Amino acid sequence: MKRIAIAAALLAMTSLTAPSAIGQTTPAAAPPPAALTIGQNVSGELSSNDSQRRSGKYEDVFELDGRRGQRLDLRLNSAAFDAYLVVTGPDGFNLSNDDDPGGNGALHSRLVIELPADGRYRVSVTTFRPGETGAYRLSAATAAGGVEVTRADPAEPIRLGASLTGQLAARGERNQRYRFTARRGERVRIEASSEAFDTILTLSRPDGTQDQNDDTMVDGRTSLNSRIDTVLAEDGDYVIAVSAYAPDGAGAYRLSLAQSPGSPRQADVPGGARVIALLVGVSDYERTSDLPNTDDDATELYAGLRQAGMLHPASITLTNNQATVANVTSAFRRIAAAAGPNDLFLFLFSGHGDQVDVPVSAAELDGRAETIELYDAPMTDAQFAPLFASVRSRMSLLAIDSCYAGGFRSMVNRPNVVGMFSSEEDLTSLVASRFEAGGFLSYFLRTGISGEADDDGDRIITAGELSTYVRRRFRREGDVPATTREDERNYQNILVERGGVHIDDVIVRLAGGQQLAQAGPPVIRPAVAATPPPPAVEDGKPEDEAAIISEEPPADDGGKVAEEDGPVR
Ligand SMILES: [Ca+2]
Ligand SMILES: [Ca+2]
Ligand SMILES: [Ca+2]
Ligand SMILES: [Ca+2]
Repeated sequence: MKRIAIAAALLAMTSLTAPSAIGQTTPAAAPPPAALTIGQNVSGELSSNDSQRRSGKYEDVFELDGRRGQRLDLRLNSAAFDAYLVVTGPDGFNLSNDDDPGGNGALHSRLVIELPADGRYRVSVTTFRPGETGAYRLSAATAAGGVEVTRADPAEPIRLGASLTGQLAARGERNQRYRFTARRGERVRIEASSEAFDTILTLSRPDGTQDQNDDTMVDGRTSLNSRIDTVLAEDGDYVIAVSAYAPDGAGAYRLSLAQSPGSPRQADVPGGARVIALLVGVSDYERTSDLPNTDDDATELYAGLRQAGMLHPASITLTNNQATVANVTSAFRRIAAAAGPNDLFLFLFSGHGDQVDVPVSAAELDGRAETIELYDAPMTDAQFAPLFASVRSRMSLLAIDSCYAGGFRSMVNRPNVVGMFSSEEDLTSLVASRFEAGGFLSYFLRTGISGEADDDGDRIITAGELSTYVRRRFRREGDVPATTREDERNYQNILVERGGVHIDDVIVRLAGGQQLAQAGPPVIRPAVAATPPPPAVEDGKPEDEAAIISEEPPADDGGKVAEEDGPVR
């Protein structure tokens, strides 16, 4: 029954001696932009610790206060990467450059700008390709007289909701371009069709990355027409280009740009208080070693979901001496009765896990059954399975944050179940002391599901976004040591099993999303009484804190001795 808390001191030391070591930064916690003044030369470096644009490009951001009519000459040189410069500013100003047209084929970037308005401009030093790093020099000078001002590639304006006809000429320009401005999180559908030629559609984002579509599926058939349905993850200027697949393709075409509701699977999922959660965390074990913060994992996830307006009122938290086999079993029964077809069922366990020897079988190829260690007794994966299967909901998300958690992968055996497991079936899971959390998975699940995982800004957290977020955050921790029951050494890996769930399927719809207004108020089911708010957890926690969020009194309120939280194995 192990979860390791060693390494707490070790990790603390590591972060003291090497503050810029592995991934301490996140996009959300990126440093504020540095000031850039005219006449300044900056030597900098893009590294994997820098914040990333939505496209995965690393960037350093500078801010420059400018006046209308001022002429700037910005140059970005790098011998290490293919430079790319993006400047945004007041009134939707957006200009970028990959390679200086006067640079004789070099990959350096240059923008000569006549500022259109007073205000603050944001200069992003980034790369042509995602993931590039290295040293650079950025200079900001007053543009000399006679130097030609950089113009955006010519493109006709197009507005959202527009549908137009155009003509692709047989000679000359081999594409027709259209420009529009969008805000992060808008979802659009762009369609191009032609009777005369096989269309290709290209969408260029503000930082130069592109989406391209040649042919699309319509009613199960391939059409030579083109469609891009995507969320625009950055504020700024987008350019649509219509071109032909064949070198001599030409003629009339239709182009439309419309708001998109997303896939039908997404559009049908309402927002609101629809996460029906059963959250179980045990820190104070009397029968074995205690664990730090694993009970907080449950109460803080509860608080996070409630604050985000997503928590279904029938949700239940069980911590410490409330987390008995009997209470967990009866909580499942109440959740199963209350869960509806629009709800996400979320089960979290944070605490010890163990392995017990059983005969080798198809279900246990390793001859070991994995357990979650509840307060009074273990529960094996086989005992847990019928409880978990009893809850019918739109989707179920199972998060097991304990040693050997991967042994619960077999719960992902029906449609609409996503499993997240803190470690592989034969490996331990570490306490996430650095975040004052019991487990890394619990912590990243909480920050992710309450909003950070919404990568593209559309206020929907998809299964793909949440699994990528959890993996990406965990990867920043570097190699986290883990061992087998026999003390063989390896590293902890968080497992995500999506089963039949698509990457675009909705885990939750955040408040403020496009569709929330249509969804109506949450349905409070009369079968379950409204529940009191959870106890405050900000202040020092009483020793016997055991939060059961339900209409029933705790079954076991026996006093217990709090042991010292200590390194445990
Ligand atoms: Ca370049
Ligand atoms: Ca095509
Ligand atoms: Ca097993
Ligand atoms: Ca999203």
